[in-house]
Amino acid sequence: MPERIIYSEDHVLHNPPFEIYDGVKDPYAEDPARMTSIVDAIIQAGGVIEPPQQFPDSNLLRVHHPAYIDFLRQRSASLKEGEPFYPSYFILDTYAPMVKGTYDAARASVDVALTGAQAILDGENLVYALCRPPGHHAQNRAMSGYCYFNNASIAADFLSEKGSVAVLDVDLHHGNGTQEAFYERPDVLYSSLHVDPAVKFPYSTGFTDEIGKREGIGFNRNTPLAIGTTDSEYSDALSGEIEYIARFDPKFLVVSLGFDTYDKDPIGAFRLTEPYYRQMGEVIRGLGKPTLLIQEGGYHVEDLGKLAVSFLEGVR
Ligand code: OKP
Ligand code: ZN
Repeated sequence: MPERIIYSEDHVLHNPPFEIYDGVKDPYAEDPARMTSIVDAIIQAGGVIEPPQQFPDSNLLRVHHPAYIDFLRQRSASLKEGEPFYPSYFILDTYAPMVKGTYDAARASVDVALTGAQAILDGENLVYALCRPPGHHAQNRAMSGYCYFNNASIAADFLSEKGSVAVLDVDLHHGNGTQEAFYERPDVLYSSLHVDPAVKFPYSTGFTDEIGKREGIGFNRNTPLAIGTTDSEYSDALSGEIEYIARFDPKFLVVSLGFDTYDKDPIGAFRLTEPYYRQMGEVIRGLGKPTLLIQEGGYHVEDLGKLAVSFLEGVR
């Protein structure tokens, strides 16, 4: 169990009733109950949870445009209690509804990530930041796919002041926002394994030919995998990326940790099993780097807690 697990109750302030696709309303998959499932399982397994510290906006401003931050803050505040808003600008898709508490929840999620990053700088070897809302789709000036602020990018950028960073993204979906944030930087390697974007969200990025730009060439890696990917197929692909990261030899590792690769995930596409997450954790531990885990997706609310505990038993 990680020595430090950071969690803010403020995530409950973000609770949109629906997401909309093609004019059809669906229940919001990124449900606050996701956190309850993980927190309960962690406490059951003997973990200790602590609240975040507050960090200044300067860290947020290194990843997000001030006009976007202002928009999120002011538009959230302008909403009535229980009134959802479906933005049509500062957004990439239809999957980022806002409510009155969206800014406060997203801002607290950033503080959770930064508190985790600070703990790593203070010498901790393994820290779990229980971020909600998730972040890896959030761009410099756009929300996308349940994400508002890019927690993993903000934390990785914060760590990068003290040494090189590898961001390993094992969420089911390509982290288009994180890729964008570091696309031209050689000091932060981004490696993502995800479902083939030709057939699943986010559709437009996550292909193998996106290798970085200028000085960043060779420091962006995408591994798209087929719908139906199994434990052993995933494990083979992950080993390849672990080797690449080991050669990069970063000072710090950030893991964008999604459990939507689970075989029973309601919006999933892969077939990973509960015991496999323990193995995934072990392989990541094998890198031997100070590691910050940032929670991203995973939507099978009932099983999420045991998937997280399985992973933690491996990564330790
Ligand atoms: C966010 B994260 C289901 C379609 C879902 C958006 C997925 C966002 C995933 N009705 N499309 O990467 O887990
Ligand atoms: Zn995802």
